[in-house]
Amino acid sequence: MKFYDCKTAPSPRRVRIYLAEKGIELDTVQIDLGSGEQFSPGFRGINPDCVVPVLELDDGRCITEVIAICHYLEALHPEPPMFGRTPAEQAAVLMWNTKVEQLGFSAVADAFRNSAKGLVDKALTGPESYSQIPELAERGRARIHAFFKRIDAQLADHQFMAGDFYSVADISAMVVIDFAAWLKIAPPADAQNLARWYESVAARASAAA
Ligand SMILES: N[C@@H](CCC(=O)N[C@@H](CS)C(=O)NCC(=O)O)C(=O)O
Repeated sequence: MKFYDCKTAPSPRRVRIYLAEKGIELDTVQIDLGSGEQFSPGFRGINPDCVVPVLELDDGRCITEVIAICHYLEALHPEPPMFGRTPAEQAAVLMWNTKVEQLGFSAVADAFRNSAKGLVDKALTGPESYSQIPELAERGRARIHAFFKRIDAQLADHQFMAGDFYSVADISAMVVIDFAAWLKIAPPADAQNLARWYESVAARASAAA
């Protein structure tokens, strides 16, 4: 297997943290997003959506999307479980992972990509060009604050995002919070449940990945 990564980007970091939690080592290829390598003919052949991460299987098939890559690896390496154990736990993990992507990641991505100087015609990832819309950057910033409130409330009654166990939903949420820091947006001081949880997940050795 071959893992297509970019060491500075949030989405492949989610996979790197997952790999570190599992103790899995993969042949890794760095794709330089800064110089536009994701748009090269070679990489388009691997992922026509022009994003990382990608996991290329030995038979040449390529898996894209963080959650699909982790799900595939989970089937090969079930311990320690990162998608919950019981059907209800597994549903909670997928539910919270989806909420984190839709409420958190997309908010930060909108805020970042609609304002970054280097992304003027690349407000969305992928091979097409889309202009920045300043109002979307502003709306994204407001949505980030709403996301912080939402997960602080969830973490009031739960040790981790999906319950009393660490999972891929925690990885996703931690990476979103670190991505928001690119915009100098941090959780508010009164989000104490979020602060308690963040301290514990960021202290795991895998968080350095
Ligand atoms: N939904 C995708 C998102 C992947 C994504 O957005 N990757 C970003 C890095 S965080 C990327 O490759 N961006 C390329 C670009 O900015 O052109 C997933 O979960 O894997």
